[in-house]
Amino acid sequence: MTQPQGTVQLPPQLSTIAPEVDAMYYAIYWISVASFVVIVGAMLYFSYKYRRRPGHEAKPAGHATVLEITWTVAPIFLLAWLFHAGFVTYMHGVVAPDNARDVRVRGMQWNWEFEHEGGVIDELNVLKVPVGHPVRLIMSSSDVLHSVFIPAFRVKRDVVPGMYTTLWFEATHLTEERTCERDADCPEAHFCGRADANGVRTCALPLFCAEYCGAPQGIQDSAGRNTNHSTMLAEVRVVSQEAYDRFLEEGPPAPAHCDAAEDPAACWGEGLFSQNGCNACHSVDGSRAPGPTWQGLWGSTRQFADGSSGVADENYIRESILQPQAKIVTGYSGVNMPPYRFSDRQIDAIIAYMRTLSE
Ligand code: HEC
Ligand SMILES: [Cu+2]
Repeated sequence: MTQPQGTVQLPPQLSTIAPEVDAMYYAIYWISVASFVVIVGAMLYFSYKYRRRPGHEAKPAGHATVLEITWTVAPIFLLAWLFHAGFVTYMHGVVAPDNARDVRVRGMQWNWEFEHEGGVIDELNVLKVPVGHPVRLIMSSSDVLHSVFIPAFRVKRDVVPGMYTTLWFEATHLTEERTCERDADCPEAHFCGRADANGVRTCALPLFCAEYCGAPQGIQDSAGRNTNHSTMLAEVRVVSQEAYDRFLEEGPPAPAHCDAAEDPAACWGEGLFSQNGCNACHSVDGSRAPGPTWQGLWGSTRQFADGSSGVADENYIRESILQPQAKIVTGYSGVNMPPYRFSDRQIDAIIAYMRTLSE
């Protein structure tokens, strides 16, 4: 599928609403240009025509009622039309079709989390959407005011602490799965995304935070970029509907470098353990940490704060990750482990890794 071209003023139109928004934009733009030419032209012409000259007396013109009524009423019609057309376009952008697929969006300094149906999160700052199907973003903020802005889709909406806001769009073109090293390697309006688990960078559409939610210059994120509102940048990847359904069913894929590992699942689980910060609270060598060590954890009998006990099997581990407060291990009621969302395959991988620590 060829990517459409942008214009001098606007990036390519990659959503169904984009042509409508652009038509509105250009209507207002050309009305402004025409008004400017007519008004400034008349001003220049009359100031020349009625300039002060010897032998010409100033003669006040009096009233021209018809003319005055015309230039009062004509703009009213123009403004009423502009309001109507703008309102219709606005409503199209606000009211999502019934069959839209939902994605939960959480803004936090300075990351976007996109939770797709069934709780599937690909990676932080990666939004996957199916091509040719409406998608509704249901958005909230964990801290300050953020704003989701996807220029190629012509959508922007604030993400406000303490309330939900929504927006929807339907992407019309697949994102090319093109590997890249810099933005110039990518099609118009795309940028070169972050390295994935395999160190490969591919082109994606940018999703900006359009709010000044950032830190002072000089504080850097893990990629060495200054953290400010403009680095709260996410990747939008438009995939086929089949690929999207497969993604929802299977969750994010295992990193390719684990294919060669002796135990690919455990390799993936180890990656998840460190990428998601589990290692901040859990050691794997028996040493003391805010949470219980994972060494020897698998298959052992756990004592819980309510006096009961149980064996650390698949179901227990799964529950401990998704609902950590369901059973509290004796001696660890002081620290609250946050609930995590993983696909079944990711949890299996974490368990596979945990098993290697009990052998
Ligand atoms: C903020 C610290 C913290 C982080 C981060 C954290 N945990 Fe925990 N975790 C705890 C604490 C404290 C407990 C013990 C209390 C309880 O059972 O909820 C615990 C318990 C567990 C248990 C049950 C352990 C046992 O001894 O029975 C599992 C499994 C677990 N965490 C998995 C994870 C995984 C997987 C991650 C990362 C995705 C993670 N944790 C991240 C603090 C943390
Ligand atoms: Cu922000």
